[in-house]
Amino acid sequence: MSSSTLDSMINHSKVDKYTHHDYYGIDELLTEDHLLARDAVRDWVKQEVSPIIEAYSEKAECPTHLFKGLAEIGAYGPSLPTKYGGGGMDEIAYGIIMQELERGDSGIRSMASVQGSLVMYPIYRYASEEQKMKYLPKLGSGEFIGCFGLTEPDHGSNPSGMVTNIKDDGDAYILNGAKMWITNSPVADVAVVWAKDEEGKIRGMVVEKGWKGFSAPEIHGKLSLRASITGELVFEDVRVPKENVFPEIKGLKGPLSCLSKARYGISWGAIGAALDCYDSALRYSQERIQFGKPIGQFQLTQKKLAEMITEITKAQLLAWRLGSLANEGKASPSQISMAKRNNVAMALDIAREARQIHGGMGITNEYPCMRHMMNLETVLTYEGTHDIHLLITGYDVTGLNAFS
Ligand code: TGC
Ligand code: FAD
Repeated sequence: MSSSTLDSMINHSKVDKYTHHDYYGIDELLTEDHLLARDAVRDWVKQEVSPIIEAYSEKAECPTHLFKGLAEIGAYGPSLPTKYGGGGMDEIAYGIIMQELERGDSGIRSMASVQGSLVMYPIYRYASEEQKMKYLPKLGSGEFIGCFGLTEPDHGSNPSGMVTNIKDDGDAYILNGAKMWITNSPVADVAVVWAKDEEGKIRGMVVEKGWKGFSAPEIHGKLSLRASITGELVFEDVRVPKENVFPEIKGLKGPLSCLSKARYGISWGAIGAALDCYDSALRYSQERIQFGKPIGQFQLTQKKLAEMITEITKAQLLAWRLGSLANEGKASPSQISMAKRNNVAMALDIAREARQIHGGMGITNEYPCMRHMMNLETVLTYEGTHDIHLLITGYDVTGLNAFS
């Protein structure tokens, strides 16, 4: 997109919004580094995302020019070591960066979640040293864009049923199959792909754009996450050099360990979307006059706002405690599931309530609530659906597995 077209899409009146809402003084639990990271990302979102996001969302176009900027603010792998392209910070810093990105838009947070947690993290954790040095610095700097292929057309919630497969062919494996609903795939330079080997074990590998037999067509018609680009991955006898296949990790725990990392980030990210809706609704309730008084003076509006800030505060405390556990290496997958499920559902409820407070104006793109609401329908579904996370908690507390 040319810079003049981009300039015409900028809504300058949106540059100065956002009030800081910290009802329980959670800032006091954060370090100077956390606050610096948060404020830097918040400012970047105000300048680069908020003024353009409604226009990109309306056109269902991904603002791909932001991939570089996200790298510059350290949004890719904030808690990965700097040697491997990450930010060298802790898990709370990672979470709070996701929160500020999703205050702008869930699709922008997705761009960063996929790159950092679903592409850089598996390469960092499972690839050979040579492969790490080949891919990670380029991914960390935004020179390469990555995507993560787990879901298939017939295997979403149950990835262990996947049919994408690799067969040994001397110095390479031959990859066949298809992946569906893959964030960033049409613009990705590399894809982390999960496929079954000849023993039926799930293996991970890095596949590069341009390899013969590999294509990534875009999926159109999304009414949610419209500023994020989504596609398929199609593999027809793709030759994957053996060094590109992760040597040790076998089984579903490979991709699920990456999902734990990304789901953790979403549990913080969703708070950002909720805060943006709450912020907008609070302002509107103080400015909009009906029956001779601000609508915020009506008890029913106050009930909505009071419940919103209560739920946001509970979600912030859950995320902060989960972050502390993650910093100690003690956050379990089921604790992460609880936070992802609770915080995304909380944000979706708040987006709906905030939309109501804006009355008819709430359905327009003058206000962010409807866009967040539509986005959050995806967030509720990807990285494990709302009900799958409930069943993970159910298994954890009963010891009885609903999936087997
Ligand atoms: P199950 O037998 O429970 O587990 C298989 C093995 O994995 C281990 N494990 C985990 N390891 C690390 N982290 C986790 N979170 C783990 N959860 C389980 C487990 O201990 C076991 O290990 P081992 O050594 O015994 O082999 O597997 P199952 O087949 O019964 O499935 C369980 C279930 C349903 C919970 C799982 O399949 C699941 O989570 N399904 C949801 C699928 C999902 O979340 N897909 C997401 C696709 S990626 C995406 O949506 C990206 S969106 C990106 C964006 O734009 O932001
Ligand atoms: P299904 O698994 O078919 O589920 C349909 C319904 O059945 C859901 O309500 C589900 O909760 C319910 N259900 C399924 N099993 C059970 C059960 N055992 N008990 C009770 N209810 C059940 N995937 C990737 O790999 N990489 C990506 O980058 C990626 N990005 C995405 C981006 C977008 C915009 C979207 C929409 C999805 C993305 N996904 C990605 C895929 C996403 O993870 C899946 O959509 C999700 O895991 C659900 O799978 P499904 O859509 O096949 O639904």
